[in-house]
Amino acid sequence: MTTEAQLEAQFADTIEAKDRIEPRDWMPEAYRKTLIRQVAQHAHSEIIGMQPEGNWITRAPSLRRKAILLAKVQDEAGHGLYLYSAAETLGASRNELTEKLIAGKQKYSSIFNYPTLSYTDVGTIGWLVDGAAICNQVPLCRTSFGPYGRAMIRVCKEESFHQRQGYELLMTMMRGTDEQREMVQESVNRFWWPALMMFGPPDDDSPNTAQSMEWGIKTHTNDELRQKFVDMSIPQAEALGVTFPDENLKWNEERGHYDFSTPDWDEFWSVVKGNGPCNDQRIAHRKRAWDEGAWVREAALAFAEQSAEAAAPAQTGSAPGQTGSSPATTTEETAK
Ligand code: FAQ
Repeated sequence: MTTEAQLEAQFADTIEAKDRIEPRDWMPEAYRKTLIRQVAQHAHSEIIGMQPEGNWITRAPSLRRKAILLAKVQDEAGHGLYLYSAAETLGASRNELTEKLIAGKQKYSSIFNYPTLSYTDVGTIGWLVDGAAICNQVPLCRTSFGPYGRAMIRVCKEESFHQRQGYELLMTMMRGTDEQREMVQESVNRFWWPALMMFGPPDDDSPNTAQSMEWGIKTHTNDELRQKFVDMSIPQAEALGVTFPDENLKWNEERGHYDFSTPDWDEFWSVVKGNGPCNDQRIAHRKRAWDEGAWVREAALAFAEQSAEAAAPAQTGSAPGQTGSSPATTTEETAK
């Protein structure tokens, strides 16, 4: 019989070898809990993150831009669903997690509590918010929990397409009128600091980083990824012809990185605690959608139960050598 100590040793060896932990493997309860917390927050962010841009679908300036935006917002829904599925393999159902989100017991990314005041924000979110998300999520493709890492591979491919569409939108506006260029700069000014805050609190104020790095859930610290994002965004801003609202941004030869000012961490914690400009609105909207969707969930469950009942006698009733009715036939007959 395998003892608890042997299971712990196996788990430690898997982490050490940078192999994956899979849902049926033994894992420490604290590892499971940390993963559920992070994956749930990530899933909630994707779903709540549909709201700021969804706000502009009916007001997109052309059919082409509307089709692009619709597809992007639908992709975010898909990301949320892969992530809820990953959380489900850890024993946390989507219903349970959504109810915790609505009750304020789980978090989602601070960035989605800021409003989208003009259509330009769709471009800025694509460029900076999806850009920050990719920076954070590419390393998560190698996270230690298998289903989370595998979900991230597809998510990252789609996010990089989102980032390019945002940049292309802004580039198009920068080639337009003075007023359009001003709109881009104004939008970038509003989103720069909240985008930097997406990476989480500074390392010396991040209670989860050390343990998550030890377990291979995180492979980089919050500050490392924030610096990477600053370094990659500056040449992109120069090519676009915009500036970031930070007079201390400058190349530091010695460090081999750009220096930048400290974000306003009081603002960050205030937003995380529920006091951002749109927190109430975002949760109220999510609650409304969840309540209004109850009948769909009930209907899907009733259909699944009915199909299972109809399929059961067909399987047991088949004589040897007979294949019985196919699930598709059974379902069709049940539906009639
Ligand atoms: N907002 O100890 P740490 C996207 C919380 S997806 C709110 O450093 P950790 C796609 C943190 O949970 C964006 N809360 O925590 C898209 C913890 O609270 P807790 C989401 C935050 O987990 C684009 C406490 O502060 N991405 O944008 C934030 O080690 C466009 C202490 O923090 C992910 O979720 C924050 N920004 O590191 C969609 C990526 N930061 O739970 C639509 C996966 C921290 O102890 C449109 N997550 N907190 O009560 C991660 O990589 C990590 O969880 C971090 C935080 C880095 C976010």
